[in-house]
Amino acid sequence: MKILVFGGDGFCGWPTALHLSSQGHNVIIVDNLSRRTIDTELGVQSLTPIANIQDRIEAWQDVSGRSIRFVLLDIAREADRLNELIVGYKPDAVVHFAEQRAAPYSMRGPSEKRYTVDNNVSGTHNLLVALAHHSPDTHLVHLGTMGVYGYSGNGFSIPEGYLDVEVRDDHGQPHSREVLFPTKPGSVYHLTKSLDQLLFQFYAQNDSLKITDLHQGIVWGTQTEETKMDPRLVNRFDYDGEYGTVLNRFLVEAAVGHPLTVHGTGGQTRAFINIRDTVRCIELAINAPPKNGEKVKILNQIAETLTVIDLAKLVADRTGAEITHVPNPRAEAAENELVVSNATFRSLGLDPILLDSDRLEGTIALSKAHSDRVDFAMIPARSTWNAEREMELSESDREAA
Ligand code: NAD
Ligand code: USQ
Repeated sequence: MKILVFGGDGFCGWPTALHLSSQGHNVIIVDNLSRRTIDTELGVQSLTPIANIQDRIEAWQDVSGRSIRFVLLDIAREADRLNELIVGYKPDAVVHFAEQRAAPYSMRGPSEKRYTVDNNVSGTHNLLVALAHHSPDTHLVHLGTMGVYGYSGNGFSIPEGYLDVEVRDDHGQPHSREVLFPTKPGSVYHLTKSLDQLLFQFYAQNDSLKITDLHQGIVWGTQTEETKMDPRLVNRFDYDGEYGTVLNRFLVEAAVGHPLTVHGTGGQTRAFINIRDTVRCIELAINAPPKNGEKVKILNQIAETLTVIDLAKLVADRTGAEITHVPNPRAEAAENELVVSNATFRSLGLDPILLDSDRLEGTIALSKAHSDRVDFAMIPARSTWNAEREMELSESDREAA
């Protein structure tokens, strides 16, 4: 297949591009390298020394004999060039990772909030317009997030995207409807994924586009079969307070002797998936497109759910790290139950990697190997969700001083 991977220089996009290429697909990576620019802006670097995109692609050619093309393009701002690319290449599938993906960064301040909405919503819309006008048979696979649901089914398992509801009319007669699961985003970033859902619903209905939206949980791990093949292929690994996600942060914290930073009680339950399963899921999704005219296919891309404190205990048991409870910079439920259906991926053949302490070994080893690159000042999560959280964090800083 001819596949465009938007955001193919990023944490999920790079290993996915390599995996799809290794499966014999013809892959073009499209990225504006904004993630690398944000690292520079924040004064932080990936834990792993990632090669520049040209060296990455050259390394892949060397080890696999396969070529990947790279196109430097901003999908939010260069709609005409995006159209030209779609017209010229006529992809069978496009995978859309190209968004600002960190919740804390999206809550950092007014300009980051505006940037996240402008970048993510415009990028997704530009892509949909390009497909609707120039390539309506292309299958769009988008990375959404569990966060659109708001992390609680209130007693029931979160279904895959849709909810069957019954509404009574003025005469008391029941009417059945299938609706998008009500969104309850917990950050400006998660809000953009909720807005994306509506864009997809409209373009599937109006232009019969074939769209799959993957509501993915928190990704952990770093390396995949392909990224391990050469040091120049190593994947990105974020550990800082803005972009680092919880389990990968805990593993780095353990490696450098920093206490594991549990926000609040750690009673937050979240869904997790290993990066190796991310790339596998994308492949499975590409191979099972909806038909033109069908509703958006929504799949929950997760392996399991755990509380943050259980994750911390898992890492502490394996490494001997201390656990510390820090004031939570986020406005989020202190505790929640979360049960999620991943029935479709299981039916497509996914047998997901589950977390146990042995599974952490590879990422712990990688964290230790690069521990000299860790900047301790970048570890604390500083972006607060609102004035109340800001006050709590400032008070706690004053007490600590
Ligand atoms: P990432 O930031 O590492 O990668 C995103 C890539 O997209 C970057 O290389 C960036 O330069 C590029 N990009 C951003 N805006 C662009 C634009 N306007 N034009 C072209 N390129 C642009 O993020 P990631 O962790 O790889 O996440 C990829 C996708 O998966 C995101 O949409 C994210 O919301 C979703 N996701 C990630 C996780 C996770 O834990 N990492 C979990 C669930 C969902
Ligand atoms: N947390 C801690 N300590 C830390 C970091 C985080 O306790 O040091 C807590 C947070 O308060 C939150 C939970 O861990 O309760 C998850 O935080 P996270 O940073 O790992 O994940 P999140 O901000 O939700 O975002 C990540 C990705 C995002 C993706 C999302 C999937 O950055 O792109 O969409 O996971 S999900 O969470 O399922 O919506």
